[in-house]
Amino acid sequence: MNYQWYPGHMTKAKRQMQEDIKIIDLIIEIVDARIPVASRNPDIDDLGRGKARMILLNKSDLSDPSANKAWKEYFESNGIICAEIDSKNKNGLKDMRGLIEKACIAKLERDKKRGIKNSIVRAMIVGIPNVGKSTFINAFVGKNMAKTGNKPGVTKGRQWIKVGKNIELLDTPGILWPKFDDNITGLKLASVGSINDEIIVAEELALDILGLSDAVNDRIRTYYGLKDKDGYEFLQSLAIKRGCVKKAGEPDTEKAAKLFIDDFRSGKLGRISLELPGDKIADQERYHD
Ligand SMILES: Nc1nc2c(ncn2[C@@H]2O[C@H](COP(=O)(O)OP(=O)(O)OP(=O)(O)O)[C@@H](O)[C@H]2O)c(=O)[nH]1
Ligand SMILES: [Mg+2]
Repeated sequence: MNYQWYPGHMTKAKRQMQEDIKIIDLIIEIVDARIPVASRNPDIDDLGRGKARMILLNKSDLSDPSANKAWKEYFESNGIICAEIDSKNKNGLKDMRGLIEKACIAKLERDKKRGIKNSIVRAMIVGIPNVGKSTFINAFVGKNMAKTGNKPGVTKGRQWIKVGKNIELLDTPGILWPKFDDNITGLKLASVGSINDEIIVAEELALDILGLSDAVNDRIRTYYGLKDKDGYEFLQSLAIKRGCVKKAGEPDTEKAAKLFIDDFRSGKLGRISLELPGDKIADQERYHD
Protein backbone atom coordinates (compact mmCIF):
# COMPACT_ATOMS: atom_id res chain seq x y z
CA MET A 1 0.00 0.00 0.00
CA ASN A 2 1.19 3.54 -0.71
CA TYR A 3 1.19 5.61 2.48
CA GLN A 4 0.83 9.35 2.18
CA TRP A 5 -0.98 11.94 4.31
CA TYR A 6 -0.54 15.68 4.04
CA PRO A 7 -3.85 17.43 4.72
CA GLY A 8 -4.25 21.20 4.39
CA HIS A 9 -4.11 21.88 8.12
CA MET A 10 -0.46 20.76 8.11
CA THR A 11 0.54 23.37 5.52
CA LYS A 12 -1.15 25.96 7.70
CA ALA A 13 0.52 24.64 10.84
CA LYS A 14 3.93 24.73 9.15
CA ARG A 15 3.40 28.35 8.14
CA GLN A 16 2.43 29.21 11.73
CA MET A 17 5.58 27.46 12.97
CA GLN A 18 7.74 29.56 10.65
CA GLU A 19 6.29 32.63 12.38
CA ASP A 20 6.51 31.29 15.93
CA ILE A 21 10.06 30.07 15.53
CA LYS A 22 11.24 33.68 15.50
CA ILE A 23 10.31 34.18 19.14
CA ILE A 24 11.32 30.85 20.66
CA ASP A 25 14.58 29.82 22.31
CA LEU A 26 14.39 26.05 21.98
CA ILE A 27 12.87 23.38 19.78
CA ILE A 28 11.87 20.25 21.65
CA GLU A 29 11.31 17.56 19.04
CA ILE A 30 9.26 14.60 20.17
CA VAL A 31 9.86 11.39 18.26
CA ASP A 32 8.38 7.92 18.57
CA ALA A 33 11.07 5.81 20.27
CA ARG A 34 10.08 2.82 18.09
CA ILE A 35 11.03 4.74 14.91
CA PRO A 36 13.36 7.61 15.84
CA VAL A 37 14.42 8.18 12.23
CA ALA A 38 11.16 7.76 10.34
CA SER A 39 9.35 9.91 12.91
CA ARG A 40 11.65 12.90 12.40
CA ASN A 41 10.24 15.43 10.01
CA PRO A 42 13.02 16.78 7.73
CA ASP A 43 11.14 20.09 7.47
CA ILE A 44 11.77 20.66 11.17
CA ASP A 45 15.52 20.52 10.58
CA ASP A 46 15.16 23.32 8.05
CA LEU A 47 12.77 25.36 10.17
CA GLY A 48 14.92 25.05 13.26
CA ARG A 49 18.30 25.85 11.79
CA GLY A 50 20.37 27.86 14.28
CA LYS A 51 18.02 27.20 17.22
CA ALA A 52 18.82 25.23 20.36
CA ARG A 53 17.50 21.69 19.91
CA MET A 54 16.51 18.71 21.99
CA ILE A 55 15.09 15.31 21.04
CA LEU A 56 12.79 13.34 23.32
CA LEU A 57 12.34 9.63 22.60
CA ASN A 58 8.73 9.34 23.73
CA LYS A 59 6.68 6.13 24.10
CA SER A 60 9.91 4.50 25.30
CA ASP A 61 7.68 2.10 27.25
CA LEU A 62 6.68 0.59 23.88
CA SER A 63 10.15 0.27 22.39
CA ASP A 64 13.04 -2.04 23.14
CA PRO A 65 15.05 -0.82 26.18
CA SER A 66 18.43 -1.59 24.60
CA ALA A 67 17.39 0.23 21.41
CA ASN A 68 16.35 3.25 23.52
CA LYS A 69 19.78 3.35 25.09
CA ALA A 70 21.47 3.03 21.71
CA TRP A 71 19.40 5.86 20.23
CA LYS A 72 20.07 8.17 23.16
CA GLU A 73 23.80 7.57 22.71
CA TYR A 74 23.46 8.05 18.96
CA PHE A 75 21.81 11.46 19.23
CA GLU A 76 24.11 12.59 22.03
CA SER A 77 27.16 11.59 20.02
CA ASN A 78 25.80 13.93 17.34
CA GLY A 79 25.67 16.77 19.85
CA ILE A 80 21.90 16.73 20.45
CA ILE A 81 20.54 16.65 23.99
CA CYS A 82 18.29 13.59 24.20
CA ALA A 83 16.21 11.77 26.80
CA GLU A 84 14.01 8.68 26.78
CA ILE A 85 10.62 9.38 28.26
CA ASP A 86 7.23 7.77 28.74
CA SER A 87 4.82 10.66 28.96
CA LYS A 88 1.80 8.44 29.50
CA ASN A 89 3.18 7.09 32.77
CA LYS A 90 5.22 10.22 33.51
CA ASN A 91 8.57 8.45 33.44
CA GLY A 92 11.88 10.12 32.56
CA LEU A 93 10.65 13.63 33.24
CA LYS A 94 12.42 14.36 36.51
CA ASP A 95 15.46 16.02 34.94
CA MET A 96 13.47 17.85 32.25
CA ARG A 97 14.00 21.32 33.69
CA GLY A 98 17.74 20.71 33.96
CA LEU A 99 17.87 19.40 30.38
CA ILE A 100 15.99 22.41 29.06
CA GLU A 101 18.34 24.75 30.90
CA LYS A 102 21.33 22.83 29.54
CA ALA A 103 19.97 23.13 26.00
CA CYS A 104 19.46 26.88 26.47
CA ILE A 105 22.64 27.61 28.37
CA ALA A 106 23.84 30.18 25.80
CA LYS A 107 20.66 32.25 26.13
CA LEU A 108 20.57 31.95 29.92
CA GLU A 109 24.18 33.12 30.22
CA ARG A 110 23.54 35.98 27.83
CA ASP A 111 20.52 37.07 29.87
CA LYS A 112 22.55 36.86 33.07
CA LYS A 113 25.28 39.09 31.66
CA ARG A 114 22.67 41.60 30.68
CA GLY A 115 21.34 41.59 34.22
CA ILE A 116 18.03 39.89 33.36
CA LYS A 117 17.01 38.09 36.54
CA ASN A 118 13.94 36.08 35.61
CA SER A 119 14.78 34.97 32.14
CA ILE A 120 12.09 32.94 30.44
CA VAL A 121 12.75 29.98 28.16
CA ARG A 122 10.22 29.61 25.35
CA ALA A 123 10.19 26.13 23.89
CA MET A 124 8.24 24.93 20.87
CA ILE A 125 7.10 21.32 21.10
CA VAL A 126 7.19 19.85 17.61
CA GLY A 127 6.82 16.48 15.98
CA ILE A 128 4.76 14.34 13.68
CA PRO A 129 1.14 13.50 14.58
CA ASN A 130 0.33 11.23 17.54
CA VAL A 131 3.86 10.98 18.99
CA GLY A 132 2.65 12.36 22.34
CA LYS A 133 3.47 16.08 22.18
CA SER A 134 0.39 17.15 24.13
CA THR A 135 0.67 14.24 26.56
CA PHE A 136 4.28 15.25 27.25
CA ILE A 137 3.22 18.83 28.00
CA ASN A 138 0.50 17.67 30.40
CA ALA A 139 2.90 15.30 32.15
CA PHE A 140 5.57 17.99 32.47
CA VAL A 141 3.16 20.67 33.69
CA GLY A 142 1.40 18.20 35.98
CA LYS A 143 -2.05 19.28 34.75
CA ASN A 144 -4.23 18.40 31.79
CA MET A 145 -3.81 21.62 29.86
CA ALA A 146 -3.60 20.26 26.31
CA LYS A 147 -6.07 18.03 24.50
CA THR A 148 -4.77 14.53 23.74
CA GLY A 149 -6.17 11.50 21.92
CA ASN A 150 -5.34 8.10 20.51
CA LYS A 151 -5.36 9.21 16.87
CA PRO A 152 -3.32 11.61 14.73
CA GLY A 153 -4.43 15.21 14.25
CA VAL A 154 -5.91 15.89 17.70
CA THR A 155 -4.16 19.24 18.24
CA LYS A 156 -5.53 21.59 15.60
CA GLY A 157 -4.11 24.94 16.68
CA ARG A 158 -1.19 26.18 18.74
CA GLN A 159 -1.38 26.82 22.48
CA TRP A 160 1.05 28.37 24.97
CA ILE A 161 1.34 26.61 28.33
CA LYS A 162 3.37 27.86 31.30
CA VAL A 163 5.47 25.54 33.45
CA GLY A 164 6.28 27.37 36.66
CA LYS A 165 7.72 30.88 36.37
CA ASN A 166 10.38 30.54 33.73
CA ILE A 167 9.40 27.99 31.11
CA GLU A 168 6.72 28.46 28.44
CA LEU A 169 5.83 25.60 26.11
CA LEU A 170 4.10 25.93 22.76
CA ASP A 171 1.99 22.92 21.81
CA THR A 172 1.71 22.58 18.04
CA PRO A 173 -0.27 20.38 15.65
CA GLY A 174 1.64 17.32 14.41
CA ILE A 175 2.99 17.81 10.92
CA LEU A 176 4.21 15.42 8.24
CA TRP A 177 5.85 16.39 4.97
CA PRO A 178 4.46 16.37 1.42
CA LYS A 179 6.21 13.27 0.13
CA PHE A 180 8.00 10.47 1.95
CA ASP A 181 11.25 9.47 0.31
CA ASP A 182 10.35 5.81 0.44
CA ASN A 183 7.25 3.80 1.21
CA ILE A 184 8.84 2.03 4.17
CA THR A 185 8.90 5.38 6.01
CA GLY A 186 5.16 5.75 5.35
CA LEU A 187 4.55 2.19 6.48
CA LYS A 188 6.41 2.73 9.74
CA LEU A 189 4.46 5.94 10.38
CA ALA A 190 1.17 4.15 9.70
CA SER A 191 2.17 1.22 11.91
CA VAL A 192 2.56 3.48 14.96
CA GLY A 193 -0.61 5.46 14.18
CA SER A 194 0.81 8.72 12.82
CA ILE A 195 -1.15 8.52 9.57
CA ASN A 196 -4.92 8.89 9.58
CA ASP A 197 -6.48 5.42 9.68
CA GLU A 198 -9.40 6.63 7.58
CA ILE A 199 -7.20 6.65 4.48
CA ILE A 200 -5.67 3.25 5.23
CA VAL A 201 -6.86 -0.22 4.26
CA ALA A 202 -6.45 -2.15 7.54
CA GLU A 203 -5.77 -5.52 5.91
CA GLU A 204 -3.03 -4.07 3.71
CA LEU A 205 -1.38 -2.31 6.65
CA ALA A 206 -1.54 -5.51 8.73
CA LEU A 207 0.11 -7.51 5.93
CA ASP A 208 2.74 -4.80 5.45
CA ILE A 209 3.54 -4.87 9.19
CA LEU A 210 3.94 -8.65 8.96
CA GLY A 211 6.42 -8.06 6.16
CA LEU A 212 8.48 -5.46 8.04
CA SER A 213 11.16 -7.94 9.10
CA ASP A 214 11.61 -11.62 9.91
CA ALA A 215 11.95 -10.80 13.61
CA VAL A 216 8.70 -8.80 13.71
CA ASN A 217 6.89 -11.43 11.65
CA ASP A 218 8.05 -14.20 13.94
CA ARG A 219 7.12 -12.29 17.08
CA ILE A 220 3.58 -11.64 15.81
CA ARG A 221 2.85 -15.21 14.70
CA THR A 222 4.22 -16.57 17.97
CA TYR A 223 2.12 -14.14 20.05
CA TYR A 224 -1.13 -15.25 18.39
CA GLY A 225 -0.15 -18.92 18.36
CA LEU A 226 -0.23 -18.99 14.57
CA LYS A 227 3.36 -19.97 13.95
CA ASP A 228 2.59 -21.84 10.72
CA LYS A 229 0.48 -19.09 9.15
CA ASP A 230 1.67 -16.10 7.20
CA GLY A 231 0.30 -13.41 4.90
CA TYR A 232 -3.42 -13.42 4.18
CA GLU A 233 -3.77 -16.90 5.65
CA PHE A 234 -2.52 -15.48 8.95
CA LEU A 235 -5.31 -12.86 8.91
CA GLN A 236 -7.95 -15.48 8.10
CA SER A 237 -6.75 -17.77 10.90
CA LEU A 238 -6.56 -14.87 13.34
CA ALA A 239 -10.14 -13.88 12.46
CA ILE A 240 -11.38 -17.40 13.19
CA LYS A 241 -9.33 -17.70 16.37
CA ARG A 242 -10.61 -14.38 17.74
CA GLY A 243 -14.22 -14.87 16.68
CA CYS A 244 -14.15 -12.20 13.98
CA VAL A 245 -16.71 -13.66 11.60
CA LYS A 246 -19.19 -12.12 9.23
CA LYS A 247 -22.87 -13.07 9.16
CA ALA A 248 -22.34 -15.71 6.53
CA GLY A 249 -19.72 -17.34 8.75
CA GLU A 250 -16.82 -16.04 6.68
CA PRO A 251 -13.72 -14.82 8.54
CA ASP A 252 -13.82 -11.03 8.94
CA THR A 253 -10.22 -10.29 8.01
CA GLU A 254 -10.71 -6.53 8.24
CA LYS A 255 -11.78 -6.81 11.87
CA ALA A 256 -8.89 -9.18 12.60
CA ALA A 257 -6.46 -6.75 10.92
CA LYS A 258 -7.73 -3.88 13.08
CA LEU A 259 -7.41 -5.98 16.23
CA PHE A 260 -3.84 -6.90 15.33
CA ILE A 261 -2.89 -3.30 14.44
CA ASP A 262 -4.27 -2.13 17.81
CA ASP A 263 -2.32 -4.82 19.66
CA PHE A 264 0.82 -3.89 17.76
CA ARG A 265 0.45 -0.16 18.47
CA SER A 266 -0.39 -0.55 22.13
CA GLY A 267 2.56 -2.81 22.90
CA LYS A 268 0.57 -6.01 23.56
CA LEU A 269 2.96 -7.89 21.28
CA GLY A 270 5.86 -6.72 23.42
CA ARG A 271 8.32 -3.87 23.21
CA ILE A 272 9.38 -3.54 19.57
CA SER A 273 11.83 -1.11 17.98
CA LEU A 274 11.61 -0.94 14.22
CA GLU A 275 14.84 1.01 13.81
CA LEU A 276 18.32 0.78 15.31
CA PRO A 277 21.30 3.09 14.89
CA GLY A 278 23.54 1.59 12.24
CA ASP A 279 20.62 0.04 10.35
CA LYS A 280 20.61 0.75 6.66
CA ILE A 281 17.82 3.26 6.99
CA ALA A 282 17.62 5.10 3.71
CA ASP A 283 17.16 8.50 5.25
CA GLN A 284 19.47 8.25 8.21
CA GLU A 285 22.26 10.33 6.70
CA ARG A 286 19.84 13.07 5.76
CA TYR A 287 18.81 13.51 9.37
CA HIS A 288 22.35 13.46 10.64
CA ASP A 289 22.93 16.75 12.45
N1 LIG B 1 2.35 4.10 25.70
C1 LIG B 1 2.47 5.42 25.59
N2 LIG B 1 1.48 6.14 25.04
C2 LIG B 1 1.65 7.48 24.95
C3 LIG B 1 2.82 8.14 25.41
N3 LIG B 1 2.68 9.47 25.15
C4 LIG B 1 1.48 9.62 24.58
N4 LIG B 1 0.84 8.45 24.45
C5 LIG B 1 -0.48 8.19 23.84
O1 LIG B 1 -0.38 8.55 22.46
C6 LIG B 1 -1.60 9.12 21.99
C7 LIG B 1 -1.32 10.46 21.33
O2 LIG B 1 -0.96 11.40 22.29
P1 LIG B 1 -1.08 12.98 22.02
O3 LIG B 1 -0.39 13.65 23.16
O4 LIG B 1 -2.46 13.37 21.71
O5 LIG B 1 -0.17 13.10 20.71
P2 LIG B 1 0.20 14.42 19.89
O6 LIG B 1 1.61 14.28 19.44
O7 LIG B 1 -0.12 15.64 20.66
O8 LIG B 1 -0.73 14.25 18.62
P3 LIG B 1 -1.36 15.37 17.60
O9 LIG B 1 -1.89 16.50 18.41
O10 LIG B 1 -2.42 14.62 16.90
O11 LIG B 1 -0.24 15.75 16.69
C8 LIG B 1 -2.50 9.19 23.21
O12 LIG B 1 -3.37 8.06 23.20
C9 LIG B 1 -1.55 9.11 24.39
O13 LIG B 1 -2.11 8.56 25.55
C10 LIG B 1 3.87 7.33 25.98
O14 LIG B 1 4.94 7.80 26.38
N5 LIG B 1 3.63 5.99 26.04
MG1 LIG C 1 -1.41 17.15 20.30
